[in-house]
Amino acid sequence: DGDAPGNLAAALADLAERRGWAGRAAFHQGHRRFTHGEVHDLGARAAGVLADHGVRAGDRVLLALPDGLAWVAAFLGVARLGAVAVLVNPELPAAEHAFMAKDTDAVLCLTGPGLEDRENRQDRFAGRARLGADELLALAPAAEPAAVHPVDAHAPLYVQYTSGTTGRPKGVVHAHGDPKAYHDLIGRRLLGITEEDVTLSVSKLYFAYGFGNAFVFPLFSGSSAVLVDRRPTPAAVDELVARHRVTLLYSVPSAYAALVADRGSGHGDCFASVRAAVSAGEGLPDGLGVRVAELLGAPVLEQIGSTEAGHAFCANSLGHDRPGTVGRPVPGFEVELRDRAGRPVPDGAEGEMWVRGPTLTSGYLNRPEETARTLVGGWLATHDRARREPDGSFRHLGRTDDMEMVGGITVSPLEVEAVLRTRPAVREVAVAAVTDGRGSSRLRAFVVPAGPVAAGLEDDLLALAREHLAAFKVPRSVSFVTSLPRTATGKLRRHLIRQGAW
Ligand code: 3SK
Repeated sequence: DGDAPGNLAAALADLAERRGWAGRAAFHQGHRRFTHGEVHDLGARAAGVLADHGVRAGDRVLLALPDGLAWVAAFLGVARLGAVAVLVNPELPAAEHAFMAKDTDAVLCLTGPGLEDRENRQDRFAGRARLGADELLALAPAAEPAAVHPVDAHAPLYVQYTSGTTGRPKGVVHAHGDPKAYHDLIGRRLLGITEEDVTLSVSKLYFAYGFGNAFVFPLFSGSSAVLVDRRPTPAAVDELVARHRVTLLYSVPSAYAALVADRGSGHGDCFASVRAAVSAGEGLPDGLGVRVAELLGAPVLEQIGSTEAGHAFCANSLGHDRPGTVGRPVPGFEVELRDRAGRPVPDGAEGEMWVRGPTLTSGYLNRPEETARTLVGGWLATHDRARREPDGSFRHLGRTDDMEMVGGITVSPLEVEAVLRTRPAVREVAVAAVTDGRGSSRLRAFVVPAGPVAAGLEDDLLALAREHLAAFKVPRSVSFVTSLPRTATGKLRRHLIRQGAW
């Protein structure tokens, strides 16, 4: 594919034609199936509609759309015009959409069903022009395909917002050449994706993990993906996997925990087609990985990536799977562990993961200082802590900003959470230092129970902690909650937990 054009939309259409994929399924949505030929044709025509709405090369177009055909057509259309797609969560509050529309100076905002009618209609996109998903899909079939705007592989293609686990959102820019590298290095090389695969990704397309899994990999491999507009419930996952004979399931630990909750262990018949599952977003607790693998009857490959890296930079694969670790650097990436002063740490010691590789972002939009702090000499600071195992796999130890301070002593909440999670009554847990009425910090465990809370569960959990942990690591209390605040990838937003603000 060395002679493929630099424009991603054109390269994908060209690839599908050369490989004879035109009649093969690319996406399944509800009971409908769209072929590779149909989506590339629709993308070219959607580009015509967008051009009629004034979109030109270099312009930014905000996609606040649920996963589905309109998302796919809009992305391919924007790419074809050489414009830049701003991929945002359609469920965000109006003020966040307005911030992103202004921050990117979007010329057009594409909105999904529902947003048009919600409150703050005028303010939601900071007064920018809008186009509804239904209107785009109604206009596109009759529109003339737009000409491909020639770009090189380094031209900006899309922006995704990351707030990390703290702070205000930052727009991360990626280029036309990046998706092909995600597929070549991860989809093809590590996961061995072929035309026969069918993907279901619980993470949505606006997010780095979902974008690679359910958009990039299928279009570069001639395979297909099941698109669902909302995060599927465990029952919906069962049904979709069985109906579409899904072979690759991508999810995050909290959703895997929900999938195995209430079922006990054992292999679920509806998962017979699954050949591999992938977990990312945050650490997969050891026991959970084993239960998911049993339920699916397939390996659960853990990986770690970031919006700034584009997709995964460390991963387990079918050929090399070390449960309990995030695997080895994806071929083409280097991972170095550094101390706080930026010096490489000795083998076996803990350090921050710095990453170098082919798909790193060129930087944050409008944030030169944060870009300079994060991208240093071609290396990306990930803020993830890890240790290298003798076989080259990395054991993830949390985020650099994860540590809690209680009584002047630093506590790793992950260590406490790992102990509490051993009780089957605990589905999810987060431990944070919260400030009491007198201004002193105390550790509290926030627990999402696996079922109704039995009398005495709090005492049982605290006794368990006392048995396994040093006294200063034992939480003072337990709060039972229905959910924990997470980023779109499933990473805990610990600053919100500390403030009790979610
Ligand atoms: O959050 C992650 O760990 C991740 C993993 C794979 C791809 C993308 C991301 C952000």
